[in-house]
Amino acid sequence: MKKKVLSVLLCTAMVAALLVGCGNNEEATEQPAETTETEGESEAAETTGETGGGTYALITKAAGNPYNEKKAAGFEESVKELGGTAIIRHPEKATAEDQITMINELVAQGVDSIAIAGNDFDALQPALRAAMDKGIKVSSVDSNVNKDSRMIFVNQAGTDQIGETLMDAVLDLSGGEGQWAILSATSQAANQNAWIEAMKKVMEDSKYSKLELAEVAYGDDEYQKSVTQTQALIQKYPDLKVICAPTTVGIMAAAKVLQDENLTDQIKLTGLGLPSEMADYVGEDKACPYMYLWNPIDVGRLSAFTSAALVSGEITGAIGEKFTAGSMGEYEIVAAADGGTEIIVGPPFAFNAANIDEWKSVY
Ligand code: RAM
Repeated sequence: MKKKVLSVLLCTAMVAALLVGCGNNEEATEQPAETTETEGESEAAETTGETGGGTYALITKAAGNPYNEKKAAGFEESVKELGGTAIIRHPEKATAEDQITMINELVAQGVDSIAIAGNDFDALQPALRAAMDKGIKVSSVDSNVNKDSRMIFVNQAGTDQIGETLMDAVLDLSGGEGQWAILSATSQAANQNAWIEAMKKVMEDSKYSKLELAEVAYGDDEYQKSVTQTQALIQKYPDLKVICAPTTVGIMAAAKVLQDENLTDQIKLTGLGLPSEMADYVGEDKACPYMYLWNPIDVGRLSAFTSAALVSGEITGAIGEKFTAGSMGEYEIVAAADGGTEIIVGPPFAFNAANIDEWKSVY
């Protein structure tokens, strides 16, 4: 199968180049499923499977971000496979307020489950608890909400593993010393903040003692704001050696700025990016020598299978429970760092000049 061959090739390149395992991602989806969702606060898309059976909602962080669209496509695809109805909602802005409105609407509609990529760790708690009180199964995906607001978190990759992977990239690209900066999404995004904390923890090791984190800037996962924030970092820190953007929107904006301003020799870029958006910028002599990500389609798929397992009662979100996520195979629920529970999709993949072209049409 072409899909398998592609996966094996990627795994081989990964292991050889960066010693990162492939784990569950070896089933990476070859082509994103077609998305039908619409954007905007008052709009939603529904996809009904053949046999019917359950209404599973997904609320992403915000509209207009291809990462969220790919995640939604995976979610829809798996809900269809399960014979259910998928409701996809993309808030207009990456704020808790927009998400609270959507949660309340979905509760009124009487959905069976809500999966949410939280724009705030704590602020969604009253709305999500009200949903759970009505029997709706609530999980978080991509960006966590606190343990009292969810039954389980579908985490794309281990938080500490992402922190270590990114810090090692910063160390390598800086040549071991100097100033570096983080270009994040919103200041309230739980996934971004968890990764930034993980990076800071890793940086305490003496191996990183010659690195100086100059600033954490926030582009709010808006392209233009991320461009402006990158330009400001460049101006403020003339000796800046590395920018690490753990957001697909931020890394693309930063890559464009570095390339347009002919700074690719002076400042190196790494972080988390979509191969489809970063193909022109990844390579040794380009803005971003290498970067990481996981398959966002698989993140959406696992979120759908998790919702369905919660709704059927196969799992409750407790540590040690196992379930089969369709063709993705078996997953086990483990303890999350915040005292709640999670399942992890797989380790981060590295993308570099050698494999970016293979992956740019996948996601
Ligand atoms: C952006 C979003 C998303 C994050 C990815 C890596 O698209 O911030 O939440 O997981 O980047």
